[in-house]
Amino acid sequence: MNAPSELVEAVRTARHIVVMTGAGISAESGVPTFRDAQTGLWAQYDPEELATPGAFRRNPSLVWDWYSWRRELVSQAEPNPGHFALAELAARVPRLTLITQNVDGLHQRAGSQDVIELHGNILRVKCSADGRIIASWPATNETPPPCPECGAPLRPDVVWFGEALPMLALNRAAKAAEQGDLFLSIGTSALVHPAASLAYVALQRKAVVAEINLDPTPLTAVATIAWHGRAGELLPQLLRDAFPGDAFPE
Ligand code: BV8
Repeated sequence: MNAPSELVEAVRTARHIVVMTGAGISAESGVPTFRDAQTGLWAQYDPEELATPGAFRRNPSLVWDWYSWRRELVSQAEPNPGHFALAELAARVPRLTLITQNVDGLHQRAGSQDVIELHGNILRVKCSADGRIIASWPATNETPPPCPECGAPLRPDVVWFGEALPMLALNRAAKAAEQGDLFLSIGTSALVHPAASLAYVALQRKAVVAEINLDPTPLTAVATIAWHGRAGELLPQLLRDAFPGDAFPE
């Protein structure tokens, strides 16, 4: 199925494409989205309950184990054609800003440069007392391990619900949303703020806003273009339609 012609035209003529991705673009890499039912041991927990400072305060070991399980999952995962298509797109347009809500680092592994990570990265660990990134710590059975510098519990370097987003990343993302003439919202339920508000910033500026997502979301009704399906299929199709004759690595 070809890409909507209006979207192909917008990609071809855009000066600055802003891309916002969510968990849906990593679903085909085997990384469960936030709204997927969690599997196994974690099925009984609601991610929005676990991804909070309160949960970590109340049960640091449970939260640390959940992130260790997810970190292992992410480390086994590979970028999928959707991630690669975005890296290819960046090489074919004047300017592309890639913003992600994902914490899995798969865009970087697919070759995307300068990825703006609004919610941090699960592969990074920091001291829960002063936020310093800790690259390694002495082996221990303690979960969470104590910070080797001050003894406070270590935690994943991700943004929990109720926590502020990293200021630099958010400012860069907001600036891009104010400048881009094409905004692609990909694989996100468009429910988590303030990340979800960026598409509306683009809409207010009369940029073309296209949603590429498996299911409808609150953005669908107001987006310029809504193209529903799997990002791993739609994004390579978009590139083939926008840049016919280019050979893309499969
Ligand atoms: C904050 C890291 C304030 C952790 C995450 C109104 C305005 C502002 C804030 C709020 C508000 N109301 C409530 C809030 C607070 C809250 C919020 O937005 N809550 C929501 C639930 C209403 N926001 C916050 O708490 C934020 N902080 O506001 O701080 C503040 C300010 C100053 C000082 C102190 C405090 C922090 C939010 C960040 C939370 N952390 N992740 C971790 O990963 O463990 S969010 C987490 O959930 C993900 O990172 C992701 O962002 C989000 C889930 O969203 P999606 O990525 O969209 O994933 P989801 O599963 O929802 O959807 C997947 C989509 O993909 C689906 O639509 C599906 O159809 C589609 N799909 C599936 N398969 C495919 C596909 N699409 C294409 N192809 C496929 N194959």
